[in-house]
Amino acid sequence: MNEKYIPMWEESGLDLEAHDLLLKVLSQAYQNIYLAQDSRPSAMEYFDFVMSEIHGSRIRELLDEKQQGRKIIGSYCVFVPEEIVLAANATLVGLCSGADFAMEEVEKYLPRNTCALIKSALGFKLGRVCPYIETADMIVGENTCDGKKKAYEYLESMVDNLYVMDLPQMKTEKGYELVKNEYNRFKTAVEELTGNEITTDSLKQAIDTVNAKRSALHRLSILRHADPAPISGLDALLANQVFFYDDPARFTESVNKLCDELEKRIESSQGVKKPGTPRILFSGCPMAVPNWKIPWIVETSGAVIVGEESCVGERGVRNLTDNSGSTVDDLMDAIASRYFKIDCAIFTPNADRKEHIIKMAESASAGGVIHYGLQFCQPYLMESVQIEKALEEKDIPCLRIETDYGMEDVEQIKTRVQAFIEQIGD
Ligand code: BJ8
Repeated sequence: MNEKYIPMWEESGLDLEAHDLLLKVLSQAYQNIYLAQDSRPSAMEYFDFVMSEIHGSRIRELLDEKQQGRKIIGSYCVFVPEEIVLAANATLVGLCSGADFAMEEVEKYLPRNTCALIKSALGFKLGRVCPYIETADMIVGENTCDGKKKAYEYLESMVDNLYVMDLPQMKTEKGYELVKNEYNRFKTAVEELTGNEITTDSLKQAIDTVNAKRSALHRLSILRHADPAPISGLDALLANQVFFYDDPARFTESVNKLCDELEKRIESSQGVKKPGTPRILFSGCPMAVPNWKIPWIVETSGAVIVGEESCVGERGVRNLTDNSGSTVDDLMDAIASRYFKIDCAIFTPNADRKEHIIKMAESASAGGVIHYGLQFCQPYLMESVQIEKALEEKDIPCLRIETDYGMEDVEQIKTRVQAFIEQIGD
């Protein structure tokens, strides 16, 4: 435990003992998974630093912002528009968690067969180990899957600042109207929280800031199309995870710096693995820090991951927001249109997602797709069958993996992954 942050964590209301345990697990996993990799780009040092300080200097920055009157808003879903938050001079941070914590407590509220992501989100609150949730002035939940919807009913009794956003299930005109109305309602709530009115200029500027973040990740995605892959899937995933925590401008600059280095690597045919290494596209549920289990299994089994069709990945950043409007209303419309395109499996039907996966696999020259579904995640698990079928029709092999955050099934998954890699490598 970094001694200098103890008073800050104590003041934030963390359970120091439990938090210390979490940091130890996180740091050990990082050593074993990230720092054990070969041929990492040197620009990844920045992301290593962010991870080492994820509960330290970043929290200090957020607390400094709060002291200067800036509000912090936490979210569990990529449907919460960062543009609106930034335009009101507030900061958005991701709250999803990728590790089991305080499970005994969690299961007093949620059934055992709830997905690990939801259990973890509640566990981090009940265990008092997440400085982000404790720092947030507003926590935004959203009506997406049933599990999340119902879990927010419990979260509401644990925090005094939960705001729930309603979202549609279908991509119809009515669905679009709901998103638009809900984003306007959210805008008013954020303006009230911050005391700052959102103007055309502030919204335009916020759109540009978030678009720049997304564009930097688009650049990274395209560079991963090269063979040999200039960066591991694990490192690219890390950049996508840091997207949800870091200062936006600093994040954009760091990803662009990484991309400059990757361009040079590609020019000199330098890769993280040999040319011709089996290439895999990852698709499915979001992977929050420190959920690196499956990518780690894949990349230590002789393959390289060349894209993530995930909310922590392409699905979260695919589209930019049009900044050409000249009024707040125009820009709010542009925001609603941009987010309404997100192809989350909570929508029915959700045909766009199949097309996106096929397009991503083809453009990254992936030999196969690994579909990752968290146990008890009905939307993604149910959709995985259709996806496998759509991929088969295009002669793209697909391996469906259903797992949780535990490590008990690592060997079993490794055996399946190795057989899959052999199949696509032939
Ligand atoms: S836009 S994917 S971030 S809802 S894994 S909690 S779906 S049972 S996370 Fe998500 Fe927003 Fe959609 Fe993206 Fe439910 Fe499934 Fe659990 Fe999930």
